[in-house]
Amino acid sequence: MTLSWRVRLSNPVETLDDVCNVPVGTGILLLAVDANQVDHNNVLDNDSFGIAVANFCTGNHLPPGCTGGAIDEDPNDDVVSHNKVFGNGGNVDPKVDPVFAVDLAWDTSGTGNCWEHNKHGTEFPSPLPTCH
Ligand SMILES: [Ca+2]
Repeated sequence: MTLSWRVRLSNPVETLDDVCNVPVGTGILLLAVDANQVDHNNVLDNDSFGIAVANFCTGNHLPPGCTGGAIDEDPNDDVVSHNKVFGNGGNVDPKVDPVFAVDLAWDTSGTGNCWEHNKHGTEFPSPLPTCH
């Protein structure tokens, strides 16, 4: 199954939940999650980024260790593979560091995260770690 992700609406959420913090133009965000696989998606033309893997605190613009150990803040052992990811990052949300305004983004946190067999335009950092 192929899913297409295009998030073009501004975030209309006005309550103080975690969705409020999601940047406008987010494709797929793996925030602090472990052992997830994101594959066979079309992630196209999102304003801020395509698929991002990030630490909970970094992703929420908070200092390292922001949860005081309440959760594992790092993303670990996530696999991003066989996706088509193009045209993302052209109008980045001011909440997002411009270096992450790419198709495939990683803040370099966590261990065991890898990327392979994606068709994409831009990435940060480059090259991203492969799975083998
Ligand atoms: Ca985690």
